[in-house]
Amino acid sequence: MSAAVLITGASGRLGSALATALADENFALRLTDLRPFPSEVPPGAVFEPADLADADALARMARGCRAILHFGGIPNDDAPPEAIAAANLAGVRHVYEAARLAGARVVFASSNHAMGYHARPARPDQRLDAASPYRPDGLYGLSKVYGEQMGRLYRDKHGVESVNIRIGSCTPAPADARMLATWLSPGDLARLCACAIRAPRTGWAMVWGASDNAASFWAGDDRALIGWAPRDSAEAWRDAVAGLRSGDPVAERFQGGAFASRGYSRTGEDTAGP
Ligand code: NAI
Ligand code: 15L
Repeated sequence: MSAAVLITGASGRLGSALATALADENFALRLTDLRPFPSEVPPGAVFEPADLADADALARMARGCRAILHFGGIPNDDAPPEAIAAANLAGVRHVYEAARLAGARVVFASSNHAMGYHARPARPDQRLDAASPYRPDGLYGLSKVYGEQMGRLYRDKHGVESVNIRIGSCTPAPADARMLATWLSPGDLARLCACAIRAPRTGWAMVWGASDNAASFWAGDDRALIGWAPRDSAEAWRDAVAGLRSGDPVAERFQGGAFASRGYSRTGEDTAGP
């Protein structure tokens, strides 16, 4: 059997779905989270509770692993800054150190909110690509920039490989008009993670975590390097969700939607400039 894969955040929405999907693909899984796994642990997987603050526990669990899928942490700006820093900043550093010691690759659950203050594109040629600059839309998004750049540092200094997935909105189905651009189906995420684990070489890679959406905000990334292409598309839900807009002009203007609008205090003329 090939080397194991460690999933952090395994009890969360995405981590638990990934654990089930990757167990079905016969990956040998080690699962960890603060909280218990929400259902029966999948066949062939073992679960161990741990805090991302516990660097020693992460290093021990990663020993002998080929990859760490890092899906643990705080997934929004609802928490205090200190909590985001502890879980997302210290946590990702501990994950990379565990990966370095184990000789493992990191697959990092980054977020579209690392780029959330980019305006939504009016035309396809305005879509973002891999060279577009970071524009985080809150401390949560900024923590994802930090995580991606932790990968850059560990690649340059130690040769650790990573695939940074800038996930849009991974839900069973698109829930509003924004998700016609940002939706990532759970199946496409699971296939993307499997490709990221199996790819012979990745270096420091970035892939937009979105399905094949006609209205996508993004184009151009490292998906060919890992051999992934999305199979699903939000278009099938267009009629159901196209009218579901927030009514908030700031949220509608920026890619990050409600995250970009939260706490926004620029006014008048000042909102026009970069
Ligand atoms: P979630 O909140 O359901 O899962 C995160 C898990 O991390 C939870 O089970 C939680 O207990 C665990 N966790 C939090 N702090 C921890 C700590 N200090 N030590 C150990 N475990 C800890 O979130 P979800 O939606 O599953 O997201 C997973 C990852 O994907 C997150 O990093 C999130 O930022 C990222 N992401 C998710 C998107 C989505 O559409 N769901 C979109 C973009 C990024
Ligand atoms: C994220 O980063 C969040 O973790 C997730 O809950 C969604 O809000 C998603 O972005 C999104 O932008 O829809």
